[in-house]
Amino acid sequence: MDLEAVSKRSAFHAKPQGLILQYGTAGFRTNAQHLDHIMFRMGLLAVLRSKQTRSTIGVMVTASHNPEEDNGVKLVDPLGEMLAPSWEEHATRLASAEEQDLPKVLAAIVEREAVDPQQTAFIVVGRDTRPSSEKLSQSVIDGVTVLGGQFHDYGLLTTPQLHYMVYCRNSEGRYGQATIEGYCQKLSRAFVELMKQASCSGDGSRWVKVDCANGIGALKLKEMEHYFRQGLSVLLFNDGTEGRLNHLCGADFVKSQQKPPQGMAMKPGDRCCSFDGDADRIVYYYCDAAGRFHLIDGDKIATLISSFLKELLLEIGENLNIGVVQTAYANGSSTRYLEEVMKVPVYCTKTGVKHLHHKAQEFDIGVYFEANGHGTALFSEAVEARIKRLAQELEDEKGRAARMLASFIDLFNQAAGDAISDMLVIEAILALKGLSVQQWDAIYADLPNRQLKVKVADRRVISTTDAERQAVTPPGLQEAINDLVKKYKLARAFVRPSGTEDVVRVYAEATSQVSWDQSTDRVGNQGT
Ligand code: NG1
Ligand code: ZN
Repeated sequence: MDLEAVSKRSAFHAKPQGLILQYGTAGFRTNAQHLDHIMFRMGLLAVLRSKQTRSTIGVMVTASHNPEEDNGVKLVDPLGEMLAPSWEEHATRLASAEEQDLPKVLAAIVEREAVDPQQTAFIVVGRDTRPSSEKLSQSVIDGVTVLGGQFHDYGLLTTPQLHYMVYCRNSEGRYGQATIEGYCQKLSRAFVELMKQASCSGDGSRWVKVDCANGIGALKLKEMEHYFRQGLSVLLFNDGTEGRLNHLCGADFVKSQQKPPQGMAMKPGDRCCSFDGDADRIVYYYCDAAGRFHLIDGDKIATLISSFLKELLLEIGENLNIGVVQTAYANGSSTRYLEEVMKVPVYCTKTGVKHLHHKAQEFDIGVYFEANGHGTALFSEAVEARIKRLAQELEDEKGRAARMLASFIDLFNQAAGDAISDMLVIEAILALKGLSVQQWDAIYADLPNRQLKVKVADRRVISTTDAERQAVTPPGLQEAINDLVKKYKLARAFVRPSGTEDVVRVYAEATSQVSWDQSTDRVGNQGT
């Protein structure tokens, strides 16, 4: 490894003196102007990680649902997962090193992680549609090549597509072909197969309205729709031809504002969904005849999926261990419904998909979703092999259920939560069960809930435990929350420092909006 060459090249991507950024829940994220050095250095780090794991590593340039002027970067580990925690620390250290210290910090990582400098490295790069993304991804590639790494630049991709590519490349084709064509074909084939089984919807008349947040999701749906048109037509809104990325639209806007995106023509009963800016999140919604907006978030998506998978298992006669993973932000009604009605065990992890993903891997079938619509289902290798065998061996209804489950296994993106894949899963389940969007929504009633952001001098004074549901410090905060919450029926509230913004988040839910308004404001005041 030629560290002198790295130093020389780094001068073209010089770090602004004193700028310290941290590799957070979603990698690095800030205004795009401050990111050139970060990109170069993440190219370097990806090479080291690739050498150490002897696998292909992914680098995705995106800031997801953040405003268009922001950008960000995250590394994708060999099985399509988020970067391992110890390497997140290396990322922060490398990003914070002043120019003259860069070789030293690199050498320290090499030593600490026992990286073999002779090992080859292969990096795949993807980017979203932000104006800054192309140049920033070139800086990543600059970092990769100066350390002698090889690369493939996929150009424009959704975040979950890049995770898929990494997974495919490291599973020697067992998971699928590492091309856009391979992705489109794998998902569409499974989807069309499922739609043939749906009595009322296999005739090509099914459609859904999609708000693409003026982002990459629009491009990728246009590229893919002819593969699955037989089963579903997608009517695209906010496709990036006019509006700004994530501006008054997209999954994050719809979920946090609990109202429809701008630019979407909605008639009562229309089934609509929104992707976020890099198409790894999805939420559904509709308006009723009285014009009232109804949001169907990640919790209801998880409920629909896990209930359906459980039904299929019952039909096949397989007793597999299925679990649902949520975070503290999951609506209490969803947890109660899953545990008490569906009898599915529910687990709560810290916020951030890597925590949910890891927990979900513990089950034969693990379904995980954040309330904001980021999630997927994971199937253990043994389960996948068994179901695919049963799909060939069994006959009649059992065989039909096994073949459906086998198709669902292919339809889920098991590398990461994926708005396109999730949309096709949901559309297939609704069609197979003959459920309208209103019937899906009526599975249970969400408890009224709200989130606040509170600016504090130093958000790190708040530390939490019990999957972020209890505050440990500052002293007295949790007791104060407990006192407030016990005054309201089925009320729940918690505070935690955000991992992606310099704020403290306050969440509260209760049986009525009035009690919510009182309790959230009061809990929020505890935080100031
Ligand atoms: P923070 O800022 O740590 O709350 C937010 C989301 C997470 C996750 C990450 C990554 C909420 C409450 N939090 O994390 O769910 O999506 O961003 O993008 O939605
Ligand atoms: Zn996203």
